[in-house]
Amino acid sequence: MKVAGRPGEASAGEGIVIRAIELREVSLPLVRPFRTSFGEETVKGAILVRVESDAAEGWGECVASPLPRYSSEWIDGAWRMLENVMAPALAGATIGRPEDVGERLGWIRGHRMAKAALEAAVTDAWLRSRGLCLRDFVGGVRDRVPCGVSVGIASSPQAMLEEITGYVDRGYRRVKLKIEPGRDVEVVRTIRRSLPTLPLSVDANAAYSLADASIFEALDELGLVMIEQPLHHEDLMEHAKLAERLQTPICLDESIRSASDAAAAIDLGACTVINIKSGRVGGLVESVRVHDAARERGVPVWIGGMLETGVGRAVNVALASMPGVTLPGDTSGSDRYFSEDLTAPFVVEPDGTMAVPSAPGIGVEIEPERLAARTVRQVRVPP
Ligand code: NPQ
Ligand code: MG
Repeated sequence: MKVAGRPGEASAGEGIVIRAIELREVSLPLVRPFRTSFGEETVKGAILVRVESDAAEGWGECVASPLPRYSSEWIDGAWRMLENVMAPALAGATIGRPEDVGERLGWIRGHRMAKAALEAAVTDAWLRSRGLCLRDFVGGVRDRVPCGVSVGIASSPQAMLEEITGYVDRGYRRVKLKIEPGRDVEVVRTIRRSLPTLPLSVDANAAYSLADASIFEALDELGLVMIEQPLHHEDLMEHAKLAERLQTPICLDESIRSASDAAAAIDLGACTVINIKSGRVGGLVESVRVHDAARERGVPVWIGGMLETGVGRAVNVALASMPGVTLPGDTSGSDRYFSEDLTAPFVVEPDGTMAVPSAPGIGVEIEPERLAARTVRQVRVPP
């Protein structure tokens, strides 16, 4: 499958030669703990990938978490996969276009977050070598994108309401509440009462089963924009059954790992909205394909988030500029998560929008001293 009409195909340049791949694990303190139905995080760990080519260098971020709670991938697994399998498979290779990365790594089953990080780094280097920006590569049509924010589960509805009010005052256009069994209908009802017109959604991170349908029927009365990933990540049929009982659109996140998953989920009636995360689907090229599959079927998409540093955030914001992205994403300002990012911060303006970078590649630069201060391990292939 080709990414139709993207600049990568049109240009007939020489390609870039991958000389080396460097991995760094970083750890950044979060401005506040982030709690979901699968646990609480107080620091953000990530793997940054730096690709050295003959023409330019490039950066990518791996969104795997310290433990495999959101998906089966985790930092140590991704590290080992990148160091021992993927980096050796790309070192020395000539890359004619970013799609070549997915093709070269196509024999490796799964490990999509690791693949996505390496693909992003190679794509950044490739785009920089040609002076092209990522927004144009993914077919972006906007200079600014509307922003939403994801709010972790708090100790009380009042605490959650205070946090939300702060975000609404800063311009955020949609607020997503994390829910879990026992902290759902009452919390959302309290917030809805105080903020009756705010575009509000909920995300269960797969914490419920179809036996909990009555909880979703109660949420159905609260005027939510969508209910994200209510049920098990491997169960499209159950989502289709739940969708039949609700007016509120169901959005899938964890369940969608590829464009073919997206097509199947939509055609089955399991969702009418899709959250695209480049790490979850294995990269930028696959993200564009998910976008295209949803768009062909008239299904709106938006861009999710995994608490990325500026490197991963740049990818999310570029994807958010695609034409079929018609809902505000979890593309929040850097200050939502970090007091000091590794790049210049992404800023949400008072109108609730954020600028899409237009400089070459991913369009942001890493601050070397900050990176050095946050690095907890490092390796280079070849050494
Ligand atoms: C989601 N993200 O949409 C994810 C889940 C998530 C912004 O709600 C560390 C690293 C903690 C990644 C917590 C948002 C995380 C994480 C939650 C991703 O489902
Ligand atoms: Mg989600």
